[in-house]
Amino acid sequence: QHPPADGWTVLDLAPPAADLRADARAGLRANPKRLSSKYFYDARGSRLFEAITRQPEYYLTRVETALLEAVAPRIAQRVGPNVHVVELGTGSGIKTRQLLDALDDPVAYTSVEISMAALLDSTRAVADQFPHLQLLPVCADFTRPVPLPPAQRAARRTLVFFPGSTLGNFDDDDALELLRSIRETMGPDGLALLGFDLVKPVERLEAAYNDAAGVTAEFTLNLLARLNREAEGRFDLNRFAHHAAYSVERERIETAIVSREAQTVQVAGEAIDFAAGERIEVEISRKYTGASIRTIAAQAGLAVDETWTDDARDFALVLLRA
Ligand code: AVJ
Repeated sequence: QHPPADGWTVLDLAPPAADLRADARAGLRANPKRLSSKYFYDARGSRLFEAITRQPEYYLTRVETALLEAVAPRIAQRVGPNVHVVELGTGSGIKTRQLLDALDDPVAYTSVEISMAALLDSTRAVADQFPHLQLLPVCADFTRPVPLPPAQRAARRTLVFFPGSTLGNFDDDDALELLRSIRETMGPDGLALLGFDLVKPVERLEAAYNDAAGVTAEFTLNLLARLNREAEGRFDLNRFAHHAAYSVERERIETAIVSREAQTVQVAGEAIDFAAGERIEVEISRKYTGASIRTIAAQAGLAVDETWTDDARDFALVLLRA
């Protein structure tokens, strides 16, 4: 056993509030209007996302968590001892603790998370369960290069952990760029464990993004509530609606905020006009096949080392190597 790790402190590289204002101004002036899904995850948005994962229609988290529980020993065997785990978009950290628990004596855990509240909560939970593990929490937007704090104990290799099918929230170009930066982070002998939601019948996909309790709608519209809080927005949330539909052709859920009527809204010092029915594109959630996973991995210079899926083939955990 190693002595207890020293206390941890957060490396705060959170994007300045000015970024949200500038992105909102540019995105709402564009045609079509758009806002990045990364802005969903303030403290309230992260809590709403956790509530989504408990909705009966949102199978992704339940399936991935059960799959990870089942295959964690095999992952641990393939990965080997004394790795430095680097996670992107940690959220609640439940899957993190499942993985760390299965690994053979990991040396350090770097958690990159954009919501400071979520980062503090998940890091406390990891610290409680793994008192000897060196913790390197970083509050940052993982779509930009993140300088990684070095581990005190030498690691045999780096394992990047990117679950949740979060890669699917990026369009093809951005996903490729992100995978290339993951490859950099992995280093020559590194590995990456990614979660991918798989293509399935449209009814189930659309239900997952339109839960009956309306939690996903609240999550989506929180983006406007956040602009009201942080970017001098004057949005009336009753005058906008959540809309999520699956494009069979593009193999992705496309989520928009739709203006219920013609209106002009002040935000970040601008007056933004909306036509009745006009959309703000806010999120895509790409769905994958074995072939599309192999293709995007190959484009990023990565190879599929091993793939695990649940019996219903709803979701895949994929180990990638350089
Ligand atoms: C962040 C990828 C886990 O796209 O499924 C859930 C976010 N958005 N419901 C997804 C989300 C609406 C989610 N992930």
